[in-house]
Amino acid sequence: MLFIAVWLITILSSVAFSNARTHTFNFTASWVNANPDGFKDKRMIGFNGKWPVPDIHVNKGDRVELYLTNAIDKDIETSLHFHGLFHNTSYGNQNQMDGPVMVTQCPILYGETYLYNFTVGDQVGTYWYHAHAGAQYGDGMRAAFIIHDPEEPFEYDKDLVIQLSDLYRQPYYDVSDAFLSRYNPTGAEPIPQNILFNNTLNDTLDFKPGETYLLRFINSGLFVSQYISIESHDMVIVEVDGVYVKPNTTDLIYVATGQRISVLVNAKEKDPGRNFALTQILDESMLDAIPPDLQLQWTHQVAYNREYAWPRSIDLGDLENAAEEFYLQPLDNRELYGDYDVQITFDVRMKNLGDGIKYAFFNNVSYVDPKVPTLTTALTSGKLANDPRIYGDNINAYVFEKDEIVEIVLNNYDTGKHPFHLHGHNFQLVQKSPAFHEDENFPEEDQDKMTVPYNESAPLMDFPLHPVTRDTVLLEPNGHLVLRFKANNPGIWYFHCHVDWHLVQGLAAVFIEDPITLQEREKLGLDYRKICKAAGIKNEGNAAGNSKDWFDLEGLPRQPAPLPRGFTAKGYVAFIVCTLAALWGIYTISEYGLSETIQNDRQVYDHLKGILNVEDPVISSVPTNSAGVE
Ligand SMILES: *[C@@H]1O[C@H](CO)[C@@H](O)[C@H](O)[C@H]1NC(C)=O
Ligand SMILES: *[C@@H]1O[C@H](CO)[C@@H](O)[C@H](O)[C@H]1NC(C)=O
Ligand SMILES: *[C@@H]1O[C@H](CO)[C@@H](O)[C@H](O)[C@H]1NC(C)=O
Ligand SMILES: *[C@@H]1O[C@H](CO)[C@@H](O)[C@H](O)[C@H]1NC(C)=O
Ligand SMILES: *[C@@H]1O[C@H](CO)[C@@H](O)[C@H](O)[C@H]1NC(C)=O
Ligand SMILES: *[C@@H]1O[C@H](CO)[C@@H](O)[C@H](O)[C@H]1NC(C)=O
Ligand SMILES: *[C@@H]1O[C@H](CO)[C@@H](O)[C@H](O)[C@H]1NC(C)=O
Ligand SMILES: *[C@@H]1O[C@H](CO)[C@@H](O)[C@H](O)[C@H]1NC(C)=O
Ligand SMILES: [Cu+2]
Repeated sequence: MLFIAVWLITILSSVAFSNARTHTFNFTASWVNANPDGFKDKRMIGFNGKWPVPDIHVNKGDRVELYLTNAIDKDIETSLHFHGLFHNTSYGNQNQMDGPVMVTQCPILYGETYLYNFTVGDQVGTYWYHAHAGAQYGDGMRAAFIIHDPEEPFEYDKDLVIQLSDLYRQPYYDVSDAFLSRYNPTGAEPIPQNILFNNTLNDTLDFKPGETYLLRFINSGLFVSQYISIESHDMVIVEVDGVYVKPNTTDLIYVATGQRISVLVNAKEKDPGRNFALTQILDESMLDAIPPDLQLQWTHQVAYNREYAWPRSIDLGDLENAAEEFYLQPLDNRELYGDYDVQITFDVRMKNLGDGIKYAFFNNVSYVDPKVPTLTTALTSGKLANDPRIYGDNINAYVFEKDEIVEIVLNNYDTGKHPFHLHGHNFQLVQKSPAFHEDENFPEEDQDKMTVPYNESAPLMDFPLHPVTRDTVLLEPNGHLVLRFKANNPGIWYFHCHVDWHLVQGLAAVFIEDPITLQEREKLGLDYRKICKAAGIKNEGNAAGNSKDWFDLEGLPRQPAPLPRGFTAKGYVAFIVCTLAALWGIYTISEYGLSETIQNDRQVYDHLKGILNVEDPVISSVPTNSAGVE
């Protein structure tokens, strides 16, 4: 009996994946000169001397072998993450292919090569891949990853992949340093100089009368969400983040960083004699200030004939009618998981620590990289792998048991929007509150009053029977989210905000799922050990690299000490850097000719004097409302 069953399963699975192919890529990452928006040169990180880096197209069940060599710069590290792929560890040695540095692998240093070798299993749809070392993918190390499905539940004539992203003219590490600086005490996020459409501007989508197109939108940017609308053509949403959904017709979609939305669009039956506007708008509510020369809206064209005139820009009004992700439903009618086994509540906060820098927190913890990757700790600690203490207390480590239903509650004690992403899984969206007090600017001390946290005895909406399932979802200003997933993929999975500025501020947690089963499935590969060794990182030990006493975490990197007692952030600013800090905060968010990373007060002073064209920089000489500094 058992033999027959095994035999049947083998036959069936080999039929299902009988055409499985292996796709081999050999990528060397290095700087490449580019000019994506046509306004100014900018160094991008390309592969094999070319930028944009190539989209990857595979079929369900295929294998990918991707060699990544770091030839970027001597002091720059790298890695690749395949966003949305489960890396189902039941296939063996898949967790170490997931990519985030110090979570599931060591950094790939200059001159090193790492092989990403994985199967895409039975996933289908629209994904993407990107560097997962700090905010590095912002410099263009990102592209689409499409898994074609031989049995797609809808028809079309052609599919088009479209990346939406944002463009910073300075290298990501300079922008990041200026952002994470005590001269930016309000934590105002760097404002991009432009947004891009498929890595360029003024793009054309050629339509033939009578045809149907599948447009796969991917927000591969670092920061801003984007709206898309097509003049006089409906969009039918059929997929979000690799999950087919019941067709839902709309004329406006909203895509946050990390998210994907695929829509079907029917071309007009007959040549309409003109072209139509495809409007792309950045979500300006995410910006602390709007520089006068930042263009918020671009018009691309849906062309029935490239000879016809370029379509006029359209005013879309208040943008409140964008399709709401909460109301989409999976096409296969998968049901809401029954009640949870474990519930974790994360209060999201932004606060200054004693070094004057604004950090992001889950509860009181701002994620700090451990000394060895968490995967190494889980695989070398035997039975202790189930004890969260060995992972240190500065990564928000949570250990889950096999097949537990996990409920994550996120309460946003912050006015920002946060697209949260979970590696290795999809989650069900059980509750999603609207934004509260979106357009108001109020101080840190008042956040608690303004926030509407989740109240389990009085949920804001009915629990959906068939909740939308995806891998990235937007947490609204001062609102909340409730997510559920099943811990059915033993492994180490990162959970973080996909506004990468918030990730570098520490808005992350690490889920350690059934580590004992993981130990049976996963062995640290040769490449894994090699790149760790090259980086001087141990291949065993707890979060502090100690394998003698697993509970001794001496030397563990930790978040800076809190502000001295009695100091509010405002008080700190006034006390220590006063006007300079306030000015610098405004300066970093509104000025983007940022030419160097500035390290001391004297330099800031001189720099500001030049920029602001004043003798003694004082607050009243620049607009003061923008950064929320009084
Ligand atoms: C990848 O390309 C580099 C440079 O062309 C070459 O030296 C290396 O052998 C290639 N690796 C594989 C696995 O093909
Ligand atoms: C797009 O159009 C703008 C304004 O029409 C132009 O200045 C810019 O150079 C164009 N960009 C590209 C990449 O063609
Ligand atoms: C990739 O992994 C598969 C499955 O473990 C293995 O058969 C194959 O040899 C690996 N490829 C390389 C280039 O190591
Ligand atoms: C976007 O770029 C990708 C890869 O370069 C290309 O395959 C695709 O057709 C482009 N899409 C559009 C709408 O131009
Ligand atoms: C489509 O979306 C609307 C509102 O966004 C929602 O009310 C409706 O239930 C959705 N229908 C389906 C089939 O998903
Ligand atoms: C956070 O708070 C918990 C409980 O109060 C404490 O055990 C932990 O050490 C704190 N972590 C940090 C990084 O401050
Ligand atoms: C949660 O809702 C219940 C039921 O409406 C209510 O009694 C309770 O006061 C609420 N809790 C909070 C903290 O608002
Ligand atoms: C991984 O594969 C196993 C066995 O096929 C399956 O039970 C499990 O649901 C999968 N996990 C995910 C996250 O897809
Ligand atoms: Cu965020």
